[in-house]
Amino acid sequence: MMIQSLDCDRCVENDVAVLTEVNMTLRISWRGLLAGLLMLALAACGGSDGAHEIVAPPAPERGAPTATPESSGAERVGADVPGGTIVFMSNRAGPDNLFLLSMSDGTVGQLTTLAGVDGFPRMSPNGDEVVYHSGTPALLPEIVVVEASGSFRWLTENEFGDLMPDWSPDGRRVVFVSDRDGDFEIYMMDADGANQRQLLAHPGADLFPRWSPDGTQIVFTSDAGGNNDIYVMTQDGRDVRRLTENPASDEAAEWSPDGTRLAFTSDRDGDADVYVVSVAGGNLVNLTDSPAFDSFPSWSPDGSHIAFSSDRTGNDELWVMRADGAEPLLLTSSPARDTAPHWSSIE
Ligand SMILES: [Ca+2]
Ligand SMILES: [Ca+2]
Ligand SMILES: [Ca+2]
Ligand SMILES: [Ca+2]
Repeated sequence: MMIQSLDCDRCVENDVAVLTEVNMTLRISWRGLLAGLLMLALAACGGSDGAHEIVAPPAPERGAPTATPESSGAERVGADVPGGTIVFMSNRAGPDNLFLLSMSDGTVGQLTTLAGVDGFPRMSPNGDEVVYHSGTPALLPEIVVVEASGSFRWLTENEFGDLMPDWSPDGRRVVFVSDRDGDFEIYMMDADGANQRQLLAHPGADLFPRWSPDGTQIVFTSDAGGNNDIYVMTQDGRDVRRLTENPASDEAAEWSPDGTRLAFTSDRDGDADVYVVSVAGGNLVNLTDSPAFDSFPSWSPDGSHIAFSSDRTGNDELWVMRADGAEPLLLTSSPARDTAPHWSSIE
């Protein structure tokens, strides 16, 4: 049930009344954004018929820096919290769009400006691209990549929902979810969208695929057993192993950088919390243990900390805590929903 709060079908239905025409402008170059440098205004996608017709992009031009410090984020990023960049989704500027938070200085910059819904971003291993899913009232979500060079590309284009992508550790492939065979399954493709193929046919909804750091395994969420639990399989879709089994919803697992543990969201104690479990099984720990909705963990690149989303201040904000749950610190400050962080070492 927790997933419903971020369900893409619901998101796609948003804004139907206000959106009669799809207009999209991607403003990218995250390094520049966060450094307060050039902003590239690029590209538009036009047409209310749902086609991904790419209108000739305007020439890159200088724009005003958009990176602004969060009201309190910069001071609260402790000296021993690792740097890097967190890409996340927020509806602080209308429908869900992607934003970048610098863990070095606490500034936040807007990465996408889209009349639809952008969700679940993942920074590529080399930091040059962000893959995410994007939907509009006219379109079920498709997988999209934004490049630091200023261009973007759709990796999927069909009448089905394609969502929740993640990079392979070498950045050459993308694993994702699609309902093109009738229920949500895990698929894989090359990073240019070629060679799309289903990894396994599994009962129920299979969501949130995440590649292991060594590239050999994929963890995912499935309700094949009647409710959401965490499963692991080989990267070619074999040897499916159920890692959690309980009546609660366990979902959205993320590998620790050393590949030995998984952080995930579960409401097994009655409210959503961030848990960590050994990949081998056992050693389950509730890291948040607050009555708030604590969800969507993302490890720091060095494994020392975990970013997550929590509404403990009244609405969803990004937080960071030590990997043992100690010292939670608020990272964002906006009345909107800030969630689904992905932490990259890229500055
Ligand atoms: Ca399935
Ligand atoms: Ca369960
Ligand atoms: Ca909680
Ligand atoms: Ca917020």
